[in-house]
Amino acid sequence: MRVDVLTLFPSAFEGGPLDVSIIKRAREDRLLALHVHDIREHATDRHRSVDDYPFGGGQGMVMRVDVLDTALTHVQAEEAEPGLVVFLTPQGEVLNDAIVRELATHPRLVLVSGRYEGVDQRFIDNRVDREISIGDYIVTGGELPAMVLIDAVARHIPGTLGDEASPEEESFADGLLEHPQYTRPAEYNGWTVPEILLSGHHANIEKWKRDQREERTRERRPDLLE
Ligand code: 4FV
Repeated sequence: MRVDVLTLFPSAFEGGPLDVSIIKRAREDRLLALHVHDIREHATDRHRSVDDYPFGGGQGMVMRVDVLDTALTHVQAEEAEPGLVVFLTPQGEVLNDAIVRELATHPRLVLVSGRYEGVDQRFIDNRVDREISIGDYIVTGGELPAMVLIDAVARHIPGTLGDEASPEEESFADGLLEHPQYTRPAEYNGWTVPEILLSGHHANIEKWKRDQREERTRERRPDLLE
C-alpha cells in the first residue's frame, strides 16, 4: 500500500510512531510506502501563504483551495493510479474498525492533514473522497489523526502483523471488546490470576474468554451490541 500525506508539518511524521516497531518494519519490508508532502511548497504568492481570513467573517483562518488543489494534483501525479483522497476532520465519519478495514482494501490513500479552523469547502466538495474523524473532540492539527489512521490501516496489510496476531481475532473484529489478559508472575502482591486460565482446560478457557468479552461489552459498550 502507498500512503501520501499532505501537511504543513512534514517533520511531525519523522522519528515518531511511524518510525518504530511494526509500522517501521512494514515500511522496511515495502508493505507500506509512506510519502509525506509539504503543502506550503505549493503556495504561489511571495509570502507563500497557505491560509486566509474566512469570507463572511468569523474566528481563525481557512486553508486556501488553490494551494491545496495544486498540492493534491502534484501528489496524485506521482503515480499512474490516483489514491483515495481522505480529509481528516471533526466533520467526518467517526473512524471505526469497519472503516479501517475498508480503507485497507485500497492500494493507495492520499491523506490531507489540515490546520487552522479548516479548509475551503470547495476543496472538499471537488477533490475529497472521504471525510474521516478520529473522534468527537478537537486536536490542533490533522497530523495525529492521519498517523492514527495510517497505523490502524497498516495493521490490515497482509504480512504487517506477521504471526504476532491476526486482525481477525481482536477487539471489534466480531463487535466485542477483548477479555482480560494475564501473564507471569502468576502470584504478585496477593493479586491473583483467574484459576481457569491456569487449568489448561482449553474448552473451559475459551468459554471463559467468550463470557468475559460479552460481559465487558454489555457493561462498557452496549452500543456495540446494538
Ligand atoms: C480532527 C478530528 C480534528 C480541527 C481543526 C485540526 C482539527 C484543526 N481531525 N479528527 N477530531 N482536527 O480535531 O480528525 O485544523
